[in-house]
Amino acid sequence: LELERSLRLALGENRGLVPYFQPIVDLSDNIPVGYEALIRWRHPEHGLMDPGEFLPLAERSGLIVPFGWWMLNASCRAAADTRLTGGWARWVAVNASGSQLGRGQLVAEIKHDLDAYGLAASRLHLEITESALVDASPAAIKEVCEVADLGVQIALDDFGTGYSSLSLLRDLPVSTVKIDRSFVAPITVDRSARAIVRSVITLCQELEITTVAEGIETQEQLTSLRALGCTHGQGYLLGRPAPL
Ligand code: G
Ligand code: G
Ligand code: MN
Ligand code: NA
Repeated sequence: LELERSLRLALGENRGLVPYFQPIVDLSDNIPVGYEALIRWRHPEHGLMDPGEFLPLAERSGLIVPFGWWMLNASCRAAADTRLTGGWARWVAVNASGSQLGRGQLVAEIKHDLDAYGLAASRLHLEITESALVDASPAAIKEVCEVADLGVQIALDDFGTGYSSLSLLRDLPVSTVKIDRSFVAPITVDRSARAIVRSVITLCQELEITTVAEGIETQEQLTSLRALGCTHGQGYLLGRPAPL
């Protein structure tokens, strides 16, 4: 309860919540093409907290919704900031919780934030987990399609975990698939993980969907992913999440 109260305060006063950014690189030259925005919370007593420590609480209490809009706004502001982009038209990928979809707010929030910072829609990507989309209502799916129509790219996050459904790739305007790090971590030692990643990459190539491998930590993983034809990557080897 104490934690929920301070989370509410952090949100209300726009203090304590900090967006971090992790580069997503083109694997042909390791140059960042975009950044994933990842929330951190500077708690007055507990110090810097990872989302794993407070997002479940935010989900349960419903705070995840206002919190998600706050993060969307902060991320659009950062996408327009040359400290992050170096003046290049790099994009920012924002995670959306399933709770933010289907409430009739998503399209208006995005339009408002793009407008506020004079940002082209192509500079924003929205990451949604497979599980959130599998569970989504028709209204939620419609909103995601409207967002894609604006020119915002939709990324399917944590791909391969949870309740995967290939029909999502067929029916939704997905531009990017993010291959979960549970497949990337063992890629050099586990033949099945490797076969799955190879198949996902081939499938995405056929569908003209970009693949991002998550959680790349070693040079061997990077070499292996390049050989499999993965075009983009993210992970501690390539760059850690950091504040603006
Ligand atoms: O940042 P970390 O490195 O610890 O993130 C842990 C989890 O929290 C990931 O699954 C990530 O997608 C999620 N996460 C991070 N920032 C946000 C956010 O702003 N909104 C939502 N909904 N999830 C986030
Ligand atoms: O679920 P989502 O993919 O949005 O979350 C990304 C999460 O992965 C964040 O918690 C981020 O801090 C974490 N992350 C990013 N790169 C690495 C990595 O190379 N190794 C590990 N273990 N975690 C990573
Ligand atoms: Mn993500
Ligand atoms: Na992910």
